[in-house]
Amino acid sequence: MSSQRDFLNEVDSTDVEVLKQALVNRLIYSIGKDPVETFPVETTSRDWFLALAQVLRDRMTLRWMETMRGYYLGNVKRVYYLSMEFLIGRTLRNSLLNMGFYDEFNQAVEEMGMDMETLRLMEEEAGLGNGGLGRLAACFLDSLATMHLPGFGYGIRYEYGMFSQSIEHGYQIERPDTWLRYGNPWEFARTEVFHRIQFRGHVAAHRDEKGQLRHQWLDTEDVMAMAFDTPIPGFGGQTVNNLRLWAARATRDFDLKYFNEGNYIKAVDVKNRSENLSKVLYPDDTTEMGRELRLRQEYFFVSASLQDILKGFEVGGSHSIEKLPDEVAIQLNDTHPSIAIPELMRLLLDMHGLEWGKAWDITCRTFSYTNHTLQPEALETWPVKLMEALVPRLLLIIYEINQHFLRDVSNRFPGDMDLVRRVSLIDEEGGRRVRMAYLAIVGSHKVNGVAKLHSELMQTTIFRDFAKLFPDRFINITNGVTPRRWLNHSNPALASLITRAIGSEWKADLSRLKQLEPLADDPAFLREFLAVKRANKESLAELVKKRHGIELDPTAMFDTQIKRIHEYKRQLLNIFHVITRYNRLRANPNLDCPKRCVILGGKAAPGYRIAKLIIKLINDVADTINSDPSVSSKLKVWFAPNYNVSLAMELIPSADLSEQISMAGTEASGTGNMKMTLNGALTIGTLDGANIEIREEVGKDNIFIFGKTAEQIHELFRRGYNPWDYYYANAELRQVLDMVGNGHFSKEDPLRFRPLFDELLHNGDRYAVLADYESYLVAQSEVDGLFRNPEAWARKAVLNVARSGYFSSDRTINEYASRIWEVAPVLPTGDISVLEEWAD
Ligand code: 26V
Repeated sequence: MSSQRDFLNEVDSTDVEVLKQALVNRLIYSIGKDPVETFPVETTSRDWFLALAQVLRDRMTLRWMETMRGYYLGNVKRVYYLSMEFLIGRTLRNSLLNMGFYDEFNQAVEEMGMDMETLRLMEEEAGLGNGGLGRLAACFLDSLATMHLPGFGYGIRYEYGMFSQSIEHGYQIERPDTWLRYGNPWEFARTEVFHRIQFRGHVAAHRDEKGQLRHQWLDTEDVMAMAFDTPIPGFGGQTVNNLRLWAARATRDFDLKYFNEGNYIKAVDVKNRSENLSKVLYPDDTTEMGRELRLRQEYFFVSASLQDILKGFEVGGSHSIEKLPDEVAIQLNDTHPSIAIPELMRLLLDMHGLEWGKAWDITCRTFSYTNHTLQPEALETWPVKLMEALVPRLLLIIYEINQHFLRDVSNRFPGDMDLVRRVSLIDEEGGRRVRMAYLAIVGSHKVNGVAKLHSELMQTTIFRDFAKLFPDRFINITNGVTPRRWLNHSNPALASLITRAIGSEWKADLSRLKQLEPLADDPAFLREFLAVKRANKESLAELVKKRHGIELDPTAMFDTQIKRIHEYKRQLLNIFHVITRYNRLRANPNLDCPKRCVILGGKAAPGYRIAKLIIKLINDVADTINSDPSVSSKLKVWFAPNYNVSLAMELIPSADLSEQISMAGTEASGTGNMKMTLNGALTIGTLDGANIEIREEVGKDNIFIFGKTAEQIHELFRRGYNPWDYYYANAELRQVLDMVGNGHFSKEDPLRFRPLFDELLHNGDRYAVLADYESYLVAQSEVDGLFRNPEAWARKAVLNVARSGYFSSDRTINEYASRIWEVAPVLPTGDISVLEEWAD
């Protein structure tokens, strides 16, 4: 049966002629379109994109199966990354580059008279995340596969991802993100992989034959979870891992119940409602809202994933459930999946019949938890009442975990009732609530923060008591970003300059960038580096002109702040600097300062009033400045609409200055800061999150640090911070605040920005914008000074690139693998003998 082997070779071939034939075949037989121009059924670029994606997916599929087979046969320890968000972005070019197929595919497309760039842009992006936490999960998937680690992502297949943002009259307007409209060519729908998820109902207890107390969760309203699998290729294309996302499907029970009653409409309605569960990503990463649908989403994907993991464990491996922690590690991406802890307990107790102590030991050794924020308002707590109604069996287990835990605490600290109250998993004040972060800590063997300062603050502030109770549990693992997407893919010009200088090994070993250091003193290299930056700015300018009709001057400094809009990230401080510059230029039109183009972008949570008003302020300030001829040759402001992964990939390579200006102690890590450093931008930033480590790596002379330290901020508020002191002490700041507060930028509605003025001056300026203003302006003039000398600027920028190797997510993932998961690489053997046997 050699024809089967030929078939395999054909589907795996990247011979250009074979690719062309495959493209045509896919267009005809999978998409159902005619490659010859016909009327009235037009063949569009999207059709060709879909065909292309399928041809590529075909060529990842065997490697993917080989990878899975290798893990299974090797019976290796594996890690499951549970995350409510995977902010992947577009896949086509990334996978082509990782697989090493780009040139062949590009040639095939061109020889067929098409343009790869046009096809590439037809792909909708997978925006299944809010921001940093979701994008980190996507970088981790890339690194796990590149490091040949047996790692699996588990999440939700939202039908609507992060909303699409448009700006109308300066205001943010949200529209649903219909990314699946034209289908998703990357996923495999596993119509046979289903798990049943229980909700509501009640719990019955009885004694089993041995007199053990047993629980049954009865009369539940169930939803089915159906799997969709997406192959995740690592760099080099050897290891291809799997991301499994769950979609909600109605059970057949509904059919029985209502169809038999003859109520067809009701039956379909109930069916639809149960499938709503996985419809939409929650777009608010600011405040925990305690919404029932959110808890249902969390439990739905957690229960499906754990059932799936246990099934995989029983099929492979040792079969003894006690061995679970030796073969499986599960990482909780923030508290969102932390209901996994009582859920695993439920499966072990109720389904496997284990006794409590055994089950608890297995659970703690299996889980670990990453915290991503110190903001108290973002910490999840669920009303006991809600849990009681929705997941009654889990609430009982949480109570029991709490009982055991608090008993241990009182044994260790007899009489410290206040400690017991503080660390209880149940917050008894003002309506009883379950504290999910505490549950995650108690049920994990490792808890990590995402940058040095963050991990330190975690242990001295929000989790202080727990750090004392479990000193060995808390560790730091600083975040990273994947150099494949964030340099090789998004910045081809810089990537190729680097490769010409030091070879291509940096792509899978970013520490190699160190070899660029000597070139920072090579004038010819600096000229080339500047030419690359200039070319990137020109292509951004062209794109912005085409899409928005806005002119950006590529000779200006591109001063870029892109991230979610949040008070703590202080986009206001940025805009206050812009207004100050505007005032200085108006007062002195001949002022000698380098031209700046200030670019901001980011989404505000739909319910976050102040953040939305900040967007409006940025746009109103931009209108005023951009239409004032006396300043417009020196200063330009642009708010980039709909900031997402694709736009980030366009903005980051062109940035000269990276704005990382959160109040010290508030940004857990930041990852945009790393991406911009890697792409040769200089950072202006506070000593917050990973900025601190960026400074350590690049050197203090190659970064612009300003503002109060976390400790000084703490002191400031402890002593009683009065923003009015700063208002009166600085005339320029006063002028800015008065202009904003009195309608200079909103003549038709002078009170529009009063809420911002009030937040700062009457509400205590929670994020110390006023206190850091002066120091920010000093740093900004240092930036101007350096920018006047392109060679000196380029030298520092090159040093930033050369010293950014630490911020690869490969390094991060290797730390998780060795310090938490204890998983090791599984090197692909390239052995396809199994398949050959089958073919023969
Ligand atoms: C919180 C919530 C609250 C409930 C509703 C939905 C929702 C969605 C997301 C979040 C988490 C926000 C936390 C977050 O994204 N943290 C960011 O994590 C990055 C990766 O570690 C880090 O670089 C950023 O500094 C940090 O803000």
